[in-house]
Amino acid sequence: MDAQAWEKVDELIDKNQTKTIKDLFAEDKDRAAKFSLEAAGWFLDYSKNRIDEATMKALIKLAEKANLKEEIEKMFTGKKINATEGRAVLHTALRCQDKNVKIKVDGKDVMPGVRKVLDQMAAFSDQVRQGKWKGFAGKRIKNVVNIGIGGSDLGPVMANIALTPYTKRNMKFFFVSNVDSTHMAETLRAVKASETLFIIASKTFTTQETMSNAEAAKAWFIAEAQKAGLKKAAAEAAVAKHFVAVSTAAKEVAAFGIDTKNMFGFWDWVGGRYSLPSAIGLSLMLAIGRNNYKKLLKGYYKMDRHFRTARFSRNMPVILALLGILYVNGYGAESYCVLPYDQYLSRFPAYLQQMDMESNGKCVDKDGNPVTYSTGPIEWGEPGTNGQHSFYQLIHQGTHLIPCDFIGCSKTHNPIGDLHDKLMANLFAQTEALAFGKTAEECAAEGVDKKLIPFKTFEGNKPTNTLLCDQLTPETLGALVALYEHKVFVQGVIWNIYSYDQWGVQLGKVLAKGVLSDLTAKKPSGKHDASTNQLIARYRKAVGR
Ligand code: G6Q
Repeated sequence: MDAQAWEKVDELIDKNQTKTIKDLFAEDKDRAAKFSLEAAGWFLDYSKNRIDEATMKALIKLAEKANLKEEIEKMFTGKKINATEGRAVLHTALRCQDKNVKIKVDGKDVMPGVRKVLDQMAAFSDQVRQGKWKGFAGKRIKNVVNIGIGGSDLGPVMANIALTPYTKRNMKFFFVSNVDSTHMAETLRAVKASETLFIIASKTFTTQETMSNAEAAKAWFIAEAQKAGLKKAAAEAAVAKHFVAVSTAAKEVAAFGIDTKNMFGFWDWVGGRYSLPSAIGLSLMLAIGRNNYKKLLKGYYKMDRHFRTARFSRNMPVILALLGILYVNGYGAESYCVLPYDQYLSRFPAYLQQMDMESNGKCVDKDGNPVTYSTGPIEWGEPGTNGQHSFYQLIHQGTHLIPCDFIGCSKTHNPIGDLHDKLMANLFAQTEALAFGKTAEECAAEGVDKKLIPFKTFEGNKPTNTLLCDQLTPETLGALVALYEHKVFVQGVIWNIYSYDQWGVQLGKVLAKGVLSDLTAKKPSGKHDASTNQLIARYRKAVGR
């Protein structure tokens, strides 16, 4: 992070220390309009932040000093900005709607391949949705089970829930990720083999959890097909009708027994947590159909265009990123909360957790030196209004500063009486309460018992952003995801860290292999630390080994 540019931001924080958000509103009657903007179907009101024009200018300088404009171009044009893995970062190519554009990686235009896979997905999903794709018993597919984890799970799950109103209601969608047999067992209990399609979603096709679950599903399927009267060989051959793969690894897919005709490819320049608009979205396309999927991609593209072309002072992802940096580095905020006031966005915070924390949870800069400032914050959240009856207490009156993003949709897909007005009233009221609080004087004027005044006072001055769209649609969902993707990108650029690798998840995976062999071996090696050896011994005893 550019030290000089940051110093200027810091100076302004010091200078404005005595001013609250309430003071800032009192000073400037145009504040709400000034600190609001629209892009790709979303309206952002960021006026309830600890900012004035000078602070925003200083923050923008920080972005300029980080050569943000050039970095954005590098990403969109396929430069290998994921340097520790030697890869381009081109999730934006997956949703590019410009038919004339060429995006080259190692001298080869990636766009024809992107379009080809999209066509393959669309043809397949048409067949399944129209009941033309038949299982071994000649029955149409009613259940789709996506087996994948991390980036091959969180996006499809989130979007499947978010776009429920657009899904084919006579089909059921399941997502198995955990290598916990309960996850698989409970899913298999709910489906019939003859009507079920399994999507094995794994970029590498080597992930322990996914491959173990895929093998378990295959074994169950073959056994079920035999119970239904098929001979063993026929049951095994039927796998081809009930299993498809989303992967970059053709050899491994074929070895599993899946016909590579039914493999939907993607590329090493698509990061797992950015892969929803790739073939990883196959389960989503099966649910919402090719046209709605296309609208989702359009929404992404609208936000991509906005991000690439709007000046920083009117650029939604840039503004969200800069505000995040203000609180992390200027106010020591360790987390931020995402609060969607839309039940369909119930898994959006979990999805963002991976996108943000796996990308920017880094302590080493691009030169390999330890950073001297904080980087990616902890992201968390729950749908409103549920959170109001639990952790909002801490946000309003606790000792931690927790900036919040409130997300709402003006129109509901499910109008029932005045429920939606109430939902939205709660959203707006929360941002009002957090920003403006309630003084001791106000409590006294209301006749609050003197002794209770300290407990009933709200400090206020808690920063929030409010994001509003007309309605949650494939298009607005795509734009929302792209908004946060680019926010994370901008922050990574300013913090000078690599946002597209994830070495931090490797160590545990490797150690798990050694532990597994000690759990199952005739005699454990005893080569771990005393605590781990003890845990292994206790487990072995409990399971009779
Ligand atoms: C995401 C990560 C990670 C990945 C999973 C699944 O950015 O790389 O969450 O998506 O580990 O990997 P596979 O798709 O290769 O099974």
